Amino acid sequence: MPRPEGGAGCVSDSGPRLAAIARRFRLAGRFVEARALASGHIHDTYRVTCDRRGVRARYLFQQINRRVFEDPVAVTRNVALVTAHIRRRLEHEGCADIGRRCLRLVQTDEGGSVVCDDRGEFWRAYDLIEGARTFDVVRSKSQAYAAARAFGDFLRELASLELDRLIETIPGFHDTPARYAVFESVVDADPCGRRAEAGPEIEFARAHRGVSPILRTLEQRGAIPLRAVHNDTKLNNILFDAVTGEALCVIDLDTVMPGLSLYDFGDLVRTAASSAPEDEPDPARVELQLPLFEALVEGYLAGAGTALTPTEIDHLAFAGELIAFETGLRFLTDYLAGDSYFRIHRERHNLERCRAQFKLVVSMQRQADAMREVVRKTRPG
Ligand code: GN1
Ligand code: MG
Repeated sequence: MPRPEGGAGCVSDSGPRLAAIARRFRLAGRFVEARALASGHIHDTYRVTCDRRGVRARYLFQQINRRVFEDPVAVTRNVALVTAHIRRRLEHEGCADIGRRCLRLVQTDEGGSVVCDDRGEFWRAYDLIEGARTFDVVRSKSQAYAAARAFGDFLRELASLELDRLIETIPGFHDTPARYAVFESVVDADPCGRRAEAGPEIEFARAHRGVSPILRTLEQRGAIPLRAVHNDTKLNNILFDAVTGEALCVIDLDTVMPGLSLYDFGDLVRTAASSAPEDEPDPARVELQLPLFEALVEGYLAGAGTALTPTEIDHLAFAGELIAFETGLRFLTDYLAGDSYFRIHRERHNLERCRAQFKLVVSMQRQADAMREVVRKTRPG
């Protein structure tokens, strides 16, 4: 995902490779350098600098992870559709700095948005949004509010996009019961002999599996609507202005697909109302922070406005628990499977991520009444 200004980066040894790929995009100048950025768990991301007679322009290049996204062209088609839609809405609203408010895919020489290199890997490029940064842990209530407002606005903006134009690039992305079934099959197979070490986490997942079908069942019964949603609303998928702290732009649009608003709100709670980063190694430090949760409810309702139905609002307090459980389960499954999905930076990283998520589940279950009370007093009407 685009993570401008995230970490220093290092000049990439794949410079010549990136230079060759860069030549196939319509960039403002000639290639100068590429720096690898350590961002996101999925794609390989580079910051590319170009120059034309002393004027520099910077871009984010991404090699799309083919193990995760089997159809990179469809993924990028969704991104192009969503960014064009948001751009039109911003133009209509008279927005003055659209370039910082919405991602822009760079066109390829052939007029598309993706190129395939000589290794069969797919690449795309975005204009880099300058003077912006991301946060892994929330700094303040006002920042939590701003993030939730931005994702609420995003939901409202996309309400006018026809849902059937979006391709479901990862079927069942938030199908928690299906993810639970995969988890059990990996426990059975235990391909890396890690089952014994993860015993307490496996027990936790089994004891809490009742959480899995709750939103899915409501969706199947038609009690909550399918919408165009982001599906990966981590706090660090918002760009904030590096000086003013204002929320500028929603990024990482790869998983924009039909889904539930509650998946988006839940992922936001998981990441922006937690006292610790997603991979905090000490679960004792991980707690749901009620004042931050309150800011998220206020911000999301302010952004999404009347788009949400009463039943969706009824489940805002539960959504975080579901997504923390699902995400913990996915980390645990990947740990047992040999860390083949989420990029890891240390041994047992996925197991630590899982523990932190499961601790959040416990913390939210303990505070469930208080969370429901926050929603009750904030909801409109
Ligand atoms: C992945 O790419 P990134 O880091 O934004 C994952 C999300 C998880 C998240 C956990 C396509 O997101 O679903 O919630 O890691 N993206 C995909 O941090 O699986
Ligand atoms: Mg992502």
